[in-house]
Formats: sequence, C-alpha cells, structure tokens
Amino acid sequence: MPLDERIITKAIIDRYFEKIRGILNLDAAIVGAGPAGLVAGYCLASAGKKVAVFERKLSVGGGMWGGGMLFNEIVVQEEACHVLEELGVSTRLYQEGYYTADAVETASTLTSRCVKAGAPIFNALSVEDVVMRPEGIVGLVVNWTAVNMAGLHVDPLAIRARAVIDATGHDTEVVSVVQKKVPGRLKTPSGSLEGEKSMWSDEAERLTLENTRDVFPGLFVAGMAANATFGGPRMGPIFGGMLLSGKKVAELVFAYLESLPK
Ligand code: 48F
Repeated sequence: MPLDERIITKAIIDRYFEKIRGILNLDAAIVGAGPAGLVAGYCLASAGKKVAVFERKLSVGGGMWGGGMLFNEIVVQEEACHVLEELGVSTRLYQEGYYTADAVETASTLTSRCVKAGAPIFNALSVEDVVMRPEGIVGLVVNWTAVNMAGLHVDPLAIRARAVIDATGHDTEVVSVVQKKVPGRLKTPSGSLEGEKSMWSDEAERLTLENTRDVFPGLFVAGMAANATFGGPRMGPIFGGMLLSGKKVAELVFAYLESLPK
C-alpha cells in the first residue's frame, strides 16, 4: 500500500483534537505524571470518573526512572506492595519488609495502566495557573512546555475540572500558584505552603499519606507535593508512600465528586 504523508498528518491532528476535545470538562484533572499522579489517574478512571493527567515533560513517570542516584531500582515497603501487584509490576523481596522493583518496569507499567484505564496523559503540557471561582478551583490553565521554554508571549488555554490534584512532586506547582493568588488561605497550619523538610524516610512515608488531602476548595495534594505543602520531610528513593498517596487521593476525590450537586 502506498503511504500518503497527508493522511499521516491528518490522522495525528484529528486524533489529538478528538482526545483533547474529550477532556475539556473533567471530573478530576491531575497535574504531574509521577507515581502518585499515575496511580490516582488509574484509580479514578477505573472508578468511572472522567480524568486526565497533565505532564510538563515529554517523558512521563516523574522521579521513578532513575531509581536512586541513577541506579534504576526502587524500594517499596511491604505495606504498599499490593498497589504494584494490582497494577502488574513485579516486586522482589530484599529483606523482611523491603521489596525492590525495576524502575523502568514500574514507570512504564504505571503509565500504561493509567492510560488503558481511561485516563489519557497529555505530555509536554505545563500547568501554569488555575481557573478560580468564589467557590474554589474549577479548572486548569495550560500551555505547551515548549512555549514556556522559548519564552514566547503566547496565551494559554483552559480546562474545566470539578477537582484538581497537585501531584507535581517537589515542585508543588499548583499549590504555589494558588498561594500567590490568595495568600494565607491554604488549609495548612500557617495558611501558606509549609515547605519540604530534609530527608527522614520513615517519618516522610508516614506523613505523605497523612498529608494527602484537600488543601483549598477543589484542590487536593498527593505524593511529594503533599509533604511539601504540609511541611513533611523528603524520603528518597522509597516509593510506597507515593503509591498509597495516589490511591488515597483518588478515594478522597471520588468521595468529594459524589458529594457535589450533579
Ligand atoms: O516528582 P514526581 O515523581 O512526583 P511524585 O509522584 O513522586 C515523588 C518521587 O518521584 C520522588 C520522591 C520519593 O520517592 O521524593 O521524588 O510525588 O512527579 C511529578 C511530575 O510532575 C511534573 C514533573 O515534570 C514530574 O513528572 N510537573 C511538575 N510541575 C508541573 C508538572 C506542571 N506545572 N505542569 C505539569 N507537570
């Protein structure tokens, strides 16, 4: 069969626009395709919610690919292994309580399960602001990462979402934006972003789960962003807290969506 470049071009344009037109009105928008965001996307889409993930980089998977210091293995504690098993990632017992997984297998499998569950991922798109109404956050403002990198003066576009999840990791970018717009109004002890503390794996993993919650009307935090928002420490290359946080935020957002008027 002779190939026609015009059809190839049209196929890509048609399919992309079909995909992006389908997510202009979401139940939940997830910012950041790291472990927390991917698990949240998988869980919410599996529960029947209309959800999409927005990732600034071309590659998805966040901080998983390089394991610890580029040794591409990750550690997961026993309590979180069931999340990897549910999603089809192989784990190996290292010593009692500690399991390891191949970082590349983990990143690629979580990505695949998220998309196949029905949560499309829009990569190379940066979330630069939120859409706000008196009742809270009702969407995201997005632009091409390439536009931002080039410093081009180009207006962004907006996406509606009944709930937004900040899963941007250490950057905590959505919460930072909200803090600038409405200073002192976050549901944190100080009303502001508390900031991430130095490494303490055990405490950090416990707090990641505890800190996974709503932080402003319509805005939830998950993963490392939850600790940065509420002042928890970093944990290094142990990923159980991220996986459990993705699951927990999906449950919280599901309950929140169910509580909203239809
Ligand atoms: O950093 P990341 O993997 O966040 P996470 O899911 O997991 C944290 C761990 O990787 C590790 C750790 C513990 O094990 O401390 O760091 O909490 O993924 C966050 C993703 O968000 C993207 C960023 O490129 C990364 O892939 N991101 C950040 N800011 C934006 C964004 C933004 N403004 N718009 C879109 N994506």
